[in-house]
Parts: sequence; C-alpha cells; structure tokens
Amino acid sequence: MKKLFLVCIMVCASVIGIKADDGSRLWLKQQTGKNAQVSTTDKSVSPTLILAIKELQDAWSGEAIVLKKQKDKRLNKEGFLIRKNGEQLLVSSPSDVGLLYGAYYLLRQQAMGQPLLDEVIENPFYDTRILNHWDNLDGSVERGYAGRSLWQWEELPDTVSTRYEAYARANASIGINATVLNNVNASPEILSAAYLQKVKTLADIFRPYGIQVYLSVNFASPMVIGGLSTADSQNKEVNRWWKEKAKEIYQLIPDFGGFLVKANSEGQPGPGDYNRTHAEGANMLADALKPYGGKVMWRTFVYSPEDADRAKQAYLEFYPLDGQFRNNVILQVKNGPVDFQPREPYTPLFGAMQHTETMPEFQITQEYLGHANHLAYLAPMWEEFNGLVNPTSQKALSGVANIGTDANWTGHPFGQANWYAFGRLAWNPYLTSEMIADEWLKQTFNTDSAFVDPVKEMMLESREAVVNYMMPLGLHHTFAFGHHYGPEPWCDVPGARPDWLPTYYHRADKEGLGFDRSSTGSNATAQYPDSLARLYDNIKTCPEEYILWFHHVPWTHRMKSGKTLWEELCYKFDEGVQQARGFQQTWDKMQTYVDSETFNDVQLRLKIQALDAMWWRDACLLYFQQFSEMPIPYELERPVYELEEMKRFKLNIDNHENAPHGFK
Ligand code: GCV
Repeated sequence: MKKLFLVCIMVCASVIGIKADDGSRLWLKQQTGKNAQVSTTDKSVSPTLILAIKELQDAWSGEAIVLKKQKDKRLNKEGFLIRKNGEQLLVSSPSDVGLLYGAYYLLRQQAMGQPLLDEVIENPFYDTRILNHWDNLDGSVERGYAGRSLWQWEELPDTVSTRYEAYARANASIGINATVLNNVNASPEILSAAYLQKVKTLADIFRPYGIQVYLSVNFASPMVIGGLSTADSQNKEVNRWWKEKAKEIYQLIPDFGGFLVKANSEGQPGPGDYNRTHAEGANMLADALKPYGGKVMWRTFVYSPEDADRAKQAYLEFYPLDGQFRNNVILQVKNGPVDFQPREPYTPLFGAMQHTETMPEFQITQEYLGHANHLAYLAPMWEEFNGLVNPTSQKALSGVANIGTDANWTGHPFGQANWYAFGRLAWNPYLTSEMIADEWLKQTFNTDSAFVDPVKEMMLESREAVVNYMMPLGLHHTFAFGHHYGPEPWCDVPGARPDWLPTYYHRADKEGLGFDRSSTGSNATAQYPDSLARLYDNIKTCPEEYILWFHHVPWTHRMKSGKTLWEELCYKFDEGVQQARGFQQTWDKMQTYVDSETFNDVQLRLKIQALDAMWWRDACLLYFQQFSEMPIPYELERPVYELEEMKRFKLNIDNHENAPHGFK
C-alpha cells in the first residue's frame, strides 16, 4: 500500500493548497499565542488548574476568564458552569478537572464559530469514560490498524515520549477520564514490579488531565509471576497474593482505577478452571481492590459451546449469577451478542441484570468494518444501541481504542472521528451522530458549510454503506478466517470451532439464508424482554435489518419492498457499492478545503474501499447464488470477479498482497 501511496502523492499533490498536515494535532488545531487574560480565585493552583489556565491563555480570543472552584448543586464532581459575569466569563466547577473540561468546552465553541449561551451547565453522563487498549507488551496491538502500541515499554520509565501527554490532552479535551493500558489477552508480566514502575510513569503523566489508569490482568498471574501452584479464587494464598499486589500498586499509583478481566474466554485462564463461577473469581479481585476504592471490570465475552447458539452464551453464563457480584464489580458487555459485527441486535444481558452493574463495550477500532482502510463513522451504530438500551441504567462506558503510533494516531484520518465520537457520547449519550460529526469536522478541517455539509452527509451514511456491502439484512460473520477483513462466506478451516466459521452464521442452503434464532430454532429471541422477543420472533414483524440474524428466511420470502429475499439481498449489496463510489465523488470535490496530505490519503483509502465493496458484493452474491439458483436482477451491475478466483485469494493482511484488486 505504501508504494502506491507515494506514487499517489506525486501524482495528485494538490497545487491549490492548504499546507500539508500530518493529522497529529487531531481536532485540537486552534491557533496559539493568544495570551488571553485568565485568572483563578483558587489559592492553591494544582497541575490540572495550571493546564486549564495555559490552554485558555494560549488559544482563547474572547473576554477575560475567571476560573473558580465552587460547589453547585446542579453540578456533579466533574461538571462545570459557564456564565457571563459583567465583562468577564466565569467558569466554575467543584473540581479542577471540571475547570479543565470547561476550558476545552470554550475552545471547542470558539473553533466551531459557535456563540456562547448566557449560561452553560454541563455534567458528564457516565462516571467512567474509558478506553481499552488491546496493546501487547511486545509493542503489537491486537486488532490495531494504526501502527504499533503508543506505549514504549522497553524505554519506560526512563524515557518518556511526548505523545503520552498529547494522548492525555486529546482524551481530556473530549472528557475521557480513564484508560486500560494493555490487552485483555493480558500478559501476567504487566503486574511485575518492573512493569508497575512503567505504569506509574504513565499514570503520573495522565493524572493532571484527569485520566485514571486501569490494567487488564491475567487470572493466572499468581502462578505465572507469583510462583503459586494454583490461581483458584478459593485458595487463601491466592487471595493474599492479590491483596499484596493491590497494595503494591496503590503505593505507586494512589488513584489506580482497577482491573479489567477476560476470563475463560478464547483460551484465557479464569475461575472456571477450578470449577468456580465468574462471580467467585471477580469477587476475589474486588475484595483486593476494595480498600482503595478500585473496581473490577469483568468481561462477559464468553462462548463456551454449551448451547448450539453462540449468541446465547454470555446470557446463559451470567444471568444466573445476577446479584452474586460485589458492588465494585461491573460487568463489561459487548454491545452485541456475537462480536462487534457491522450490525447486531443488542446483547440481552443489558436490562436483564437487575442487581449487577453493567457497562457497554464498544469497539472503536474497526476490526469488522474495514480496518483503517474504510471510512465508517461509528457514531450512528452507537446511537442505534443507545436507542435500544437505556443509558440511564449505566455508570460507565468503554471503547476499544483505534490509536497507535501512526502520525495521525488512527491510520484513516476519519478514524479520529470515531475516537472523538466515543468521548463525546460518553460525556453525553444524547448527542446525535450529526451533531458530533459537525463538531469534529469544524474543528478538524474548517467551518465552511460547502465542505461540512456534504462531508457530514458522507460520514452519516458510511456505517450503513459498510453494512450494505458487507452484511446486509442481519447477515453476520461472513469474514475471512483470522484477519476479519475480506469476505469468505465459504470459509472452512479443518479443525476450527464451528462458531468461528461463516457457514455456522449464514446457514445458506437451497431453502434460504440466515440463522433461525426464533422459537422454532435456537430460541435466542426469548432472552429479550417480552415485547421485543415477540417482535423479533415473528418473521413478519422482525425488523428487516435483523431478519437474517433471527430467521432462516426462504429465498422467495417477500420483503417489505415487494422484492424476494434474494432480490433484496442483491439490491442491498449493490447499494453499498454505489454508496462507496459516491463517497469518492463527494471527497474529490473537497480538494480545495483540505490539506494535500490528508486529501490524498483519504482519496486513496476511499478507492480501496470502493474496490473492496465490489469484492464483498461479488464474493457474497456469487457464493449465495449457488444456493438460491436465481439470477442477479438484470438492472444491477454484473459481478466483475469469478467465484473460484476469489476463493483462491488469500489476503496477506500486513501488506494486502493478493487482494483481488491488487492494492499493496
Ligand atoms: C482481544 C474477538 C477478537 C479478538 C479479541 C476478542 C475479545 O474475538 O477477534 O482479537 O481479543 O474478540 O474481545 O476478547
């Protein structure tokens, strides 16, 4: 891909130009050196307050500002109030970090050219707004598409990259207040004394920005680094080991957030190895952290094959444990019951757990949405989730980060919008995707509506476009094995678990397509509240975007449009391709509004996206056609690839070698 990128820069380097921009400043592009008048009524000026003052002094071009630490019953701990006070602006908050958030609010309004209301009151909705890094200690990032891990473990604690502070600042500017540094497939080494020193260094850098550090822990740590012969949660020595470890951590990092745990999932150790429940395992860790106010975020991403339907597993394993967890345990639940697919219904554990706190896990990195090659603005997906699962029942929100060492942090320049959107939705889940896209575009590029309006429209359409060309109508997991990038609905890997293979999910046969999860099938619909269970269970009322998720639908089934399922499928795939091509047209018209580096980068990625969309359409339709035995409607474009040819592609995901369209 790199080679082509260079060629493209030479060929298309814009002559009309805005200066090239490597994207490293993200949405924080305000002009500095303003020397604004900023004062504080506070006698003791904390490092956080110093940051707030500095940010405003540097970039604010309005009236004088007074920052005041003050309680107000309308504000929660991190909230802030801004009002005009004669010739001055008064920003108040019960906390220093609230004042910092107030400063970023003002700078955002300024960058967007938005007038200030007479009084602004903002409170973050979720208490914990946390990124999950799937970063390994060797510098690789699981499902990361933006370079290597930001954390230079081998250099820490002595050498400190300037990017650590830039990372903290970017997060604080959108209200993110916590981060899990390492992969949930956790190396026990992270809890060794040497690594904890490195973690402490990062925590010290993040603290002034209001960011708490958490760690993913490996359940078998007491054995691997503690030398014990067991990790059983009912063993006294194991309990003592975790208590000592917690003490050691809090001595170094007094505001340490807690542990994130993936247990008994995809080969990770857990309490199940000793016939203990998830509650018993989680409670042991919770007890160790309790004296210090720490939390355990225990993931529900489990799918041991006890039931024939993977989508039912998390519910089956966790629902019976409701009420058995300590109150400093939060169950971290993926938004959908399978695995971050382009579209899934919500995981029915939300709402079902009445006596246990739950928190959603979103995936910002685009593992199943075209990696860093496809433009897929994810706020509409999260907005859809928030419309189904009432956010008021949750106090925390997590997102798997898409950040790496790439100069622009996220690989695709529009990947920044997903990081931004996650933070903004964690601050306020009632913001619309449209409002967030508007904010991001105006701060990142410019405020000209001739640019903002069409590009915003493209962003808002982009997630649905991905659904259309990859997995319309509730199809899911038709990905190639392992890298989750291209299509392989035919994929069969001898010896692999059936529920890692596309055929398990799409169930195509001569009669039809889709997984029967209704009462005539796996009965997963019964895990939903009654009204939804009835809606999903009946093929006539099931929303069509989920129809192949919940039903095995005959090829000749009449859809709402009057088309048969087969025709509808063909139209949806084709629509996705046309949408991807439309994005190219939209973007090409934007050349004068965007710096040349970003323009060319996005242009190339959109080209790949459009070609990938055709690859997806042709692979899926030609494969499914073997079962439907019906023609692709003649008014639609003909496939450009041969099925047998596509079956031979074995994409090397590191360099895209062997992609059907030859991109390297
Ligand atoms: C961190 C999926 C991904 C894995 C990931 C896992 C999880 O299976 O493919 O890479 O592992 O989810 O969320 O734990």
